[in-house]
Amino acid sequence: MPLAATTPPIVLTIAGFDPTGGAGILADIKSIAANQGYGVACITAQTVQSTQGVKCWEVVDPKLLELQLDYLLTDLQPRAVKIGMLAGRATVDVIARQLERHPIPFVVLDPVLVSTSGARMVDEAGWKHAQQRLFPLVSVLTPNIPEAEALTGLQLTKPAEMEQAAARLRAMGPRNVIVTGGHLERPVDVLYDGEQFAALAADRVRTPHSHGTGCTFSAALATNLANGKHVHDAAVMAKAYVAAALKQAYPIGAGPGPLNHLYRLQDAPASRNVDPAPLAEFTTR
Ligand code: PXL
Repeated sequence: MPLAATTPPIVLTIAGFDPTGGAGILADIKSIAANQGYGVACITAQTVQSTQGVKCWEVVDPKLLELQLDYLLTDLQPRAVKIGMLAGRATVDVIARQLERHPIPFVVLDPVLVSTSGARMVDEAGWKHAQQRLFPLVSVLTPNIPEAEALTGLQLTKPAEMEQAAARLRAMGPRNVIVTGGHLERPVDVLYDGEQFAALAADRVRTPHSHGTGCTFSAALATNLANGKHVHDAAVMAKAYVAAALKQAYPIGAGPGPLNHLYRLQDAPASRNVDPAPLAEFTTR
């Protein structure tokens, strides 16, 4: 069915479930909504975690994931997909097969390897398989510095080295690579599209509440691509969104809190808020 003119583009997230909402599917859905997409989600794994870290996780049965992806993608057509936690080899196979069966114009892969608290989010076999099976389907790969180091064996301390890593990663199949520099003192991201390198600079936001920054960035990027932005502009806008959400992040537990994904709702002028007067009709007496 054609979408109504007012329907935002559909953006699919295929990722793990983090019950704190800082990372994974919940963060993605908020990031997609905040950047004017309609988010739909298929879960790869259930994690047991609080703000204090990931305790353990279990993969969602890949057969169930395949049924869900096939059923959903037979019904509706996302403009973009963001892929996060991959769990293992069978899950990678399912995702690749479904993306071949139901092609989606923009595929963003955030190579989530290890959580900040140190838990592995994909096993070795799954990760090797992702490089062979998924990388060739990817429009934009978004590793952070530790992930790009793990994938290339390079040590990355400055933009020139990040460019080298981006070029090596692009040679593995993705059409574009963004090595995100949040771990640097000056958080420069490096984008490589196969022709040019671009350095996307920003000031460091100092906050302990940065859980899920990578998920949030990749979901915002996918949404901006779905909304017709070129990869460079999509990345700049996603970076600005993450910086603003970091500036307004808040503690919700004892550990690192989530970004404030929905700060734009709080920024909304009062005129956009619901007028409380007509609501009186619905209150019970
Ligand atoms: O930020 C990496 C990440 C991705 N996806 C899920 C996670 C985490 C980190 O904890 O839980 C589901």
